[in-house]
Amino acid sequence: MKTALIAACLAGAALALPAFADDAHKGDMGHKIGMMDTNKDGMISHDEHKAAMDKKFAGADTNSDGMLSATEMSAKKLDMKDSNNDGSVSRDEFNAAGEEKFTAADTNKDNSLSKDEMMAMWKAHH
Ligand SMILES: [Ca+2]
Ligand SMILES: [Ca+2]
Ligand SMILES: [Ca+2]
Repeated sequence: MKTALIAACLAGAALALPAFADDAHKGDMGHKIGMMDTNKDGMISHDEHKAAMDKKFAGADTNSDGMLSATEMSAKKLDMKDSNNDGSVSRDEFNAAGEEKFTAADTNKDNSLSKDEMMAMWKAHH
């Protein structure tokens, strides 16, 4: 029986399987947009985006110290910019990166993200 061994290796191996993760991501995109779009108007507003980022941070910060360590980020496959290079990402750094992404993705500058804008952003980052 090698099953236990394989299962034990999976956590580490997951990072080595980008193609697999990519496919899972793509099918997930519509669902993700739906989750963020809390008022179901088909657009992600600035506030909805912020709320989603907040949730994402809280979900990734497993020891709830208000910082994302490299370990916590890799567990959630987050690729966040550690702007002061102290090895962890604070909520401020996280939010700033989120703001930057939102602004960059909002190509028509109406302060909300349409599905097309979200897809374009996703494609640009993957
Ligand atoms: Ca909305
Ligand atoms: Ca933490
Ligand atoms: Ca927009």
